[in-house]
Amino acid sequence: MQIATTHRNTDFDGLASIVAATMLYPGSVAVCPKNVNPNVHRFLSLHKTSIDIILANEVNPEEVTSMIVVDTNQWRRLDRFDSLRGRDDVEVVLWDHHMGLGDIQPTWQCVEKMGATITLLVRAIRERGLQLTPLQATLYLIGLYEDTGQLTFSSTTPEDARTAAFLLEQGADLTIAVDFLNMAYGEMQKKVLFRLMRDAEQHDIKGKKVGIGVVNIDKHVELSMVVQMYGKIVNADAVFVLFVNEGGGYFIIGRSSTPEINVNNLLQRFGGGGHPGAGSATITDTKMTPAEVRQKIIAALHEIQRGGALVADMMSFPVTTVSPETTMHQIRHIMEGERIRGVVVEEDECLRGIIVLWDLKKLRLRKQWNSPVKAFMNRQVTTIAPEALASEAAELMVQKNIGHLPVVQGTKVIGIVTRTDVINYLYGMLPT
Ligand SMILES: [Mn+2]
Repeated sequence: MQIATTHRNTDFDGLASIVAATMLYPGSVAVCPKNVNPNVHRFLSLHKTSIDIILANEVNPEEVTSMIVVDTNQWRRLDRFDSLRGRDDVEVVLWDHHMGLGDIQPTWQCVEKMGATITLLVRAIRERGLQLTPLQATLYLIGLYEDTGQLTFSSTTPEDARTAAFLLEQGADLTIAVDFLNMAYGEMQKKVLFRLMRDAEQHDIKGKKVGIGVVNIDKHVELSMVVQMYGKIVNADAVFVLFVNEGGGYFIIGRSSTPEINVNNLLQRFGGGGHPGAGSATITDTKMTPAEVRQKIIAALHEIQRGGALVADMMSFPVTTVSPETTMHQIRHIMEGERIRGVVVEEDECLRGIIVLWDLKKLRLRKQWNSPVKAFMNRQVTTIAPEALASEAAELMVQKNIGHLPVVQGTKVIGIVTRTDVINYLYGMLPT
């Protein structure tokens, strides 16, 4: 018997991928874990008769000779079939988009960094010229949209977007898709969101705004969307919420929109995982209290290596500087000659002020051009240190609405960050 199966707490990407696998491996049977996400549960109860799928407890693992595992590379995340681990007589094929180290050692694999596993399977379906029914196209699109946040998560690849276009061409129904993608916001979710707004703490961790919440729940419902909404509302760079189930057991849902905080790395410390931007962990160590788990999350966040470019990597230098006595006429000459919009004013190697093109436009009288720059320069200069993160410089410039940010070490200006530098940084065009 050949089966196609996926991880417990099955999401739409997992479900779509096992159904797609049965198209690619004729004769194989789609086997769904008993525990699925609530929205997947609702989908299955409506479509039970239109998709060929059986539950893990309906299969005798002893009869399995070949197994297609999708959307996970870890034995412990499988339902029941982890008993086949280490069996040489069972062939294992892996389709996955998780790049972290897994313990499944397949005979053959298709593992690539994509927004969703279903993208990889749809590619193979297209290559073989197989036809999709509108139902299949819709299910695959839901899987793709769920894992990529409707193609907005930074893990989304151009191929994911092309796959969405293909699935729409094949008759994927957006009305149905939206219904299943949005149903995760019901009464229970509303309550959780309000509690997070009221009780969650905001931490400043190495310049990143991180929301941390602990919420008691009485039943397990789909909550990742609420965590994401909360993060957006409070404008946090990352959010971690610990859900404490009244019936015992906890789980953490994490979301991050900054490369410096990797949710996958952090939640691996709790036996979970996911992607850099999104993940979850089920806490099995019940000896830890919720307060201890919360403390451990904060400690882990503090340990996180500062990633990403530093101001020193993005700044321009050398910086054009003048003395406070320089005339405005000369300033204009320098700006035109060097094609720059800002000049730093220094005296005795010490920052005194800054003059930008905009200030020149304010000059009305001819004699003002002969006055020294110190009469017009801005003395309240916002500066940044070279070892600050490039993202902090970008943030500061937007906040203060300034186009020039001198980089200062001690009292000396060693570089300057301009809007051009920020644009190069944001679009990943920094020389590496
Ligand atoms: Mn997935």
